[in-house]
Amino acid sequence: MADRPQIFGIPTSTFCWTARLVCAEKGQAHDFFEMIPGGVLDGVRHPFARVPVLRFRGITVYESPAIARYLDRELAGPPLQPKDSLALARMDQWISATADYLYDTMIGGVVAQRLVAPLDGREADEAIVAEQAAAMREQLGVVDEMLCSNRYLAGAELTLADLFLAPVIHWVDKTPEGNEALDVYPTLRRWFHGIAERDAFQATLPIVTF
Ligand SMILES: N[C@@H](CCC(=O)N[C@@H](CS)C(=O)NCC(=O)O)C(=O)O
Repeated sequence: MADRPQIFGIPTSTFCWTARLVCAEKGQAHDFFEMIPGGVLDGVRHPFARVPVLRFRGITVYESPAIARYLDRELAGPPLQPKDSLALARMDQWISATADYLYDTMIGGVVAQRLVAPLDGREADEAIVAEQAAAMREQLGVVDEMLCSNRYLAGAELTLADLFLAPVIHWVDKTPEGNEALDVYPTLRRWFHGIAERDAFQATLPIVTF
């Protein structure tokens, strides 16, 4: 039985990265195993063919928000979920918005075309990039405005919400459209740099050569 968290998935996936970030922020070593969505590794599988999957102390958990909350409660280290009800609601709000809207526009739209398509030997679909980049700019504006009055997404403290969005912004910043958009939003860029400089982020940074 694994005595430290084992995370199964793909290194570049933002959802997998969040699970790893939670372990790192808690100061807990973990093992990462590469497993493609739909794959089976050492008996571990995601019933809906996604990643990540967590295996820890003989149990498996899938769905990154569930994994993140579970690891935060189970592991020693600084809490990443606020006790205050409103701050907790803000955290859940931003996890949901990131997973349900921002991810689709930024990763599924812009990053998939600009970074993933060339890696697969395909050309970017410029019509998709133009449409999704416009939506991305609007969404980044909403985040930037909120961060003008809060240090982190849920308030004064770093929470799981920040650990869901920061990996998305990492990939966004590597696209020309994203990099340009972040120049328009210095508060958001500052927030991102603050997280990107943390030991946990650096220790879990996926290595990819574009
Ligand atoms: N709701 C899932 C989403 C996970 C997800 O979509 N992961 C992507 C990788 S970033 C995946 O497995 N994609 C495979 C597919 O869409 O078929 C979670 O939060 O864990």
